[in-house]
Order: sequence, then C-alpha cells, then structure tokens
Amino acid sequence: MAETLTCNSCKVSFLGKCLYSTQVTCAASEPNCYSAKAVVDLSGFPSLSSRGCTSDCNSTAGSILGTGYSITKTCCTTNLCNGASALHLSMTAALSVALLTSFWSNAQLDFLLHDSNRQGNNMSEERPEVELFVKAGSDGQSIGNCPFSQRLFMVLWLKGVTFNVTTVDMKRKPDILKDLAPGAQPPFLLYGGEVKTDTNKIEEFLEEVLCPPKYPQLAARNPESNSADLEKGLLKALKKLDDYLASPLVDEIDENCSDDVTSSTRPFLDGQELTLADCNLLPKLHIVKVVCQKFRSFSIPRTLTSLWRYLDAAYAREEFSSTCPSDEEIHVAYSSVSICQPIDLNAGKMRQNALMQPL
Ligand SMILES: N[C@@H](CCC(=O)N[C@@H](CS)C(=O)NCC(=O)O)C(=O)O
Repeated sequence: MAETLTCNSCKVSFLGKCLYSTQVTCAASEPNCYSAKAVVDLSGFPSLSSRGCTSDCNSTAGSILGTGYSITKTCCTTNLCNGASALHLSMTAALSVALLTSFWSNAQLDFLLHDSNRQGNNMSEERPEVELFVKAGSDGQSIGNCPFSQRLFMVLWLKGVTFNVTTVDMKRKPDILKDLAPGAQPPFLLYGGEVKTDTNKIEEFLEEVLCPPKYPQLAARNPESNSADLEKGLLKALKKLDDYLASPLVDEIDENCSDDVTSSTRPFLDGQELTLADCNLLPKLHIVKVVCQKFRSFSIPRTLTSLWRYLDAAYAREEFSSTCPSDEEIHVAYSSVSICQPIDLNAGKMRQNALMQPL
C-alpha cells in the first residue's frame, strides 16, 4: 500500500492569486500533487493558479460565455513536489494584480479551476466550494472599506477552509448580481452553489457547517467578549474595551489557581485565540483608528495599554492584517462625512455618530 503524499495547497486566494498556502496530506485516492494554471483568451486577464492533491492530471480547455480558456495541469508524485509553499504573496502584490474583466468571469473561472481539480476525486471527501464576494475599493478591484466584508473574510480564514475572495465593484453593478442576489450589498457568500447575503446569518451558518472536529469553533466562550455594547461613544467605548481586556477572564483565574490574578495578559477579546467577537470588532476598530488619525489627528491613547496589547496582537495576525482595506480606501470612504461633523472626543461622545454611521 502506497504511503500518502503531502502536497502544497492554496487555502486562501484573492482574485485567483494565492494569499496563504499550507501543506495538505492527500487521500489515498489522490496519488499526485498538482499545480495548475488557467489562462483565458482575453488580453490583460491574469492567469489563475491552484495547487493541491489530485487523481486527475489531465489538462483541459473550453469556453465560458464565448471566451476560450485552457487549464494546464502539472502532476508529480513526491512530497511537496508541486512548488515551494512560498506562493505566499503579500497583500500588496496580490492587490496589484490587474483585472480587466468583470468579477463574474473571474469567479466563474476560479470555480471551474477548482471544479476540474475535483473531478475524479473521492466524492466522500467533501470540500465545499466557498467564494466570498467583498466590496471593492475605489479602483474597482482592491479590498474596499467594509467591516462586514472583512469580518467574513477573517472568519473563513480562521476556519481554515479553502476559499476564494472576489471583489465586487458596486459602481459597475454586475448583471449577474441581479439574478444571484437581487438588491444585495456585499458581502455575500456562494457556498456549494447557494447564495447567502446576510452577514449575521452567514456567520451563524459558517459556525454551524464548518464545525469541529474538522474546523474550529470560533464563538467566544465568554458572552461579554461580544462587542455590541462596546461601540457607543468613542473614548468611553475605548476605555470600556481597555478595561475589559485588562480584567482577567474566568479561565485565566482558574488556570493560575489563584485569586491573585488581577490583570489579564490575554491577546484577544476572549483569550488566546481569535474568535467571532474579534472578527466583528477588529474591522471597525481599525476604521475608527485610521479615520480618527486622519481627520481628527486623534490616536488611541497609549495609556490604554490593554487595548494596545490587543491591537498589536491583532495586527501581527495575517487573518486580520491581510484582510484590511488600505488606509487610503478608508480615507476616501469617510472624507465626506468627516468635514462638517464636529466630534468632541474629550466629552467621549460623537454627535450623531457620523463617523460610525457606515459601520
Ligand atoms: N447585507 C449586509 C449589509 C451590507 C452592507 O451594508 N454593505 C455595504 C458596505 S459595508 C455596502 O455594500 N454598501 C453599498 C456601497 O458601498 O455601495 C448585511 O448583512 O447586513
């Protein structure tokens, strides 16, 4: 009996390019590592790539909506032979990929690429087809300013499922949106061919279907870690958040078997790991930080040390830092609301919450 193979595989891709790759152990029915490249007969359309385990090494060609494409597959049969795992592009590199065609063609091609990889695979080893559509930035391609989109991007990444992210340019209102998700605003999710549009419901759904033992549970164990209460009144909220992060969780007290634990050292809201609570709060906190710095020259006070411990820990994690829109994107989104709305930060209140409104 042949030993199982270990191959490089792309876990998170953005506009068809690999953002994060991992090593996977192949099923016995998949005796090859592959790397595949899909090329479309359209000038300026970037090639899409994919790697993983497969039983099917055939290259294919065909057409989508009258446009020809070809998928070239290369197989090999030794551990990690399908390229260095260094297909780990920086976000900037991935974002600089020029796309000259509509998002849907890109999504379709990506689907096709993965679909063709699945052919001949053991169907019992189910791998959901997961495509996340996030709001595009002002250039129509990069990640836009949308905390809901980033929240789901982070959740999928933390789940460890293989997925692709495509940006939707709302200015171009792709026709397919009307059929697929009429009236919907990004983010939305295509999961095994089904479209879902409500962020909270999508999060609930992912927590339910991508569950242990294969995928981690991401819900915070301490309900107080969920941040809904923490978003009203800026300084008050930041102080409240800092206080929460400074006070030990029950687990931290239990672990040290002592009542003397008076301050917390945990990096994230609910403990050592990122949870749904962080996926919800961090995208908004990032926007607040960037907007206040730009339009009010206000930085989160260094005296809020627990909050800074939290932010530093979060920016060190790719699931957060690589899913953030650029600062410029946030500046553009908030430039109009920032002009006439005075914000009295010292009073800890923001009139009409202009800054928070799009959150
Ligand atoms: N459907 C979402 C809301 C989505 C949403 O509000 N998206 C915003 C961006 S975060 C949007 O696309 N707005 C329209 C635009 O920016 O053109 C939900 O789950 O509540």
